[in-house]
Amino acid sequence: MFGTRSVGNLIRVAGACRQKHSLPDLPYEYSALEPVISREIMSLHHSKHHATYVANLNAAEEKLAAAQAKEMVIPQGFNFVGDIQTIINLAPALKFNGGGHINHSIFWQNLSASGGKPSATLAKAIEQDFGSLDNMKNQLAAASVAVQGSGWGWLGYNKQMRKLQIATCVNQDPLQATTGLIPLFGIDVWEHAYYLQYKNVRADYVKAIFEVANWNDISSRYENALK
Ligand code: MN3
Repeated sequence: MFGTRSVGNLIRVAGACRQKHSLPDLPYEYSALEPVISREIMSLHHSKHHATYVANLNAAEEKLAAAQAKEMVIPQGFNFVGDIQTIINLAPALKFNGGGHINHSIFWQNLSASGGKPSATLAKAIEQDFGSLDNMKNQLAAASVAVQGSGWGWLGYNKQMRKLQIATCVNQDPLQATTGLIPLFGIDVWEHAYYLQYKNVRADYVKAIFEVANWNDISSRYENALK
């Protein structure tokens, strides 16, 4: 029914219809987290930094779709579907920008001016796995402060071990894809997240961010992870 040419056309049509990623709206005003995180930081962080990850992810995915649609025959008798060299070369851009988009989409939801406290279920798990909420906060803060260069500190859920765990990721490596942990609460420790306000003192920023932790969001992520 379909010759090579019409299959190629179908792939091209599918590529043209591909949905693009878009920058999610912040669930609050840029100034909502003041004085912990200034309006200026939130505005730049969301409208410039996160927007750039989204734009670059879309650009990388477009190149990926084009490379996949290419018919390519490599000499010496090996046939590959698509331009596999280009596809492999796109992996770092997909990881970095895709990770940036995932991480920041979680991060905005993780924060709130009135985030309540951990649900009874999450509070019990924190007590079991860390001894107390303060111990968990101290361990997460210490791990986040210790990230060398740019990265993230995370409270995550290990579904196999049925335990909460602290982990860190470098650059924009996304927690679940790189460690298997389900992300519950992330702390962005890239300098763009705090430098305008906290200068070189990352520890003060990390300590303060717990004041705007959205425990309603973190608790519902935990309860979903248990399902
Ligand atoms: Mn960031």
